[in-house]
Amino acid sequence: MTYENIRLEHDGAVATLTIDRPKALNALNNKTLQEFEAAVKSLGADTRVLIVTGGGEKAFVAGADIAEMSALEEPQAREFAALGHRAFALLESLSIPTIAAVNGFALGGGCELALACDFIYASEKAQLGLPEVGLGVIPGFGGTQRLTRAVGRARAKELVFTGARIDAAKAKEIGLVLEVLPAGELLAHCRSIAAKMIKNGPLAIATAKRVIEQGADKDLGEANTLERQGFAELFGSDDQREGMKAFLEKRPAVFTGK
Ligand code: DAK
Repeated sequence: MTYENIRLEHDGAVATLTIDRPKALNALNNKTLQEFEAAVKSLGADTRVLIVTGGGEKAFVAGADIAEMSALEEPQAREFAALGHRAFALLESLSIPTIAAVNGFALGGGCELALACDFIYASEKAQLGLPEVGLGVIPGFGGTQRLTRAVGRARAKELVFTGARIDAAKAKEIGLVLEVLPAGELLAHCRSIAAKMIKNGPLAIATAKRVIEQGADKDLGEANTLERQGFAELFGSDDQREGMKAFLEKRPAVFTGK
């Protein structure tokens, strides 16, 4: 499928989805969100890690498209909101690891897109923030909730109430991004992390992701029950048998995800 505002590239088991509308700093308009949703839906079982990044030199994603949003009537605004929620929920529902490679501005909906990934690596040029209150609205793609879970209530309130942009170093300091890389090394770093992941059992990673996500809002007892169940469920899978057999035979495992 050909897209206008995004690029989806496959390199073996690693897919890279680039939001690619640099003339508008990759702002998310209706078409871009539709293409994003279609691209995520198109990922097959052979894709084991998804990297999300921005095209051009300046931006990851500078937010929802303000020019397009400003002209929306209420019914279209509802459709736009529903599309955005669907697209972000789809991304979050993926059982594979998702990595945001934040290569520049990640503002508003762009910061929310990064937050909807499993984790964020940023280039030294990155700037992140949720400036929506300056536009008279609040983050609408899950930013208030995901940022709070990522950095705690006080930091999230500080960022949301001020609408301030923070640089990559500050974002790392508060735990919003995991690592800061020179711009030219960001994607290579993400790919090297992805390469480590795809050596491991896909079913085990999917189960680990599920229990981490589902357990995050539960008390420790309930959360550990989820882990116990997930652990037990993996026994009997081809991956579990192969992983342990390979260890005993002192050879690399060949996982099939079954
Ligand atoms: N939308 C549309 N166009 C944008 C844009 C955006 N968010 N950000 C930048 N652009 C465009 C600029 O208008 C400019 O276009 P031309 O004038 O060249 O035609 C081009 O990209 C280059 O931008 P600048 O000339 O401004 O570049 P600078 O380097 O000077 O500044 C900047 C870069 C990122 C600081 C600045 O562009 C900026 O402040 N951009 C806006 C950032 C922002 O406020 N983002 C948050 C948007 S609000 C919802 C869910 C979610 C949302 C909404 C609803 N529902 C569920 C209903 C989310 C809302 C948002 O994300």
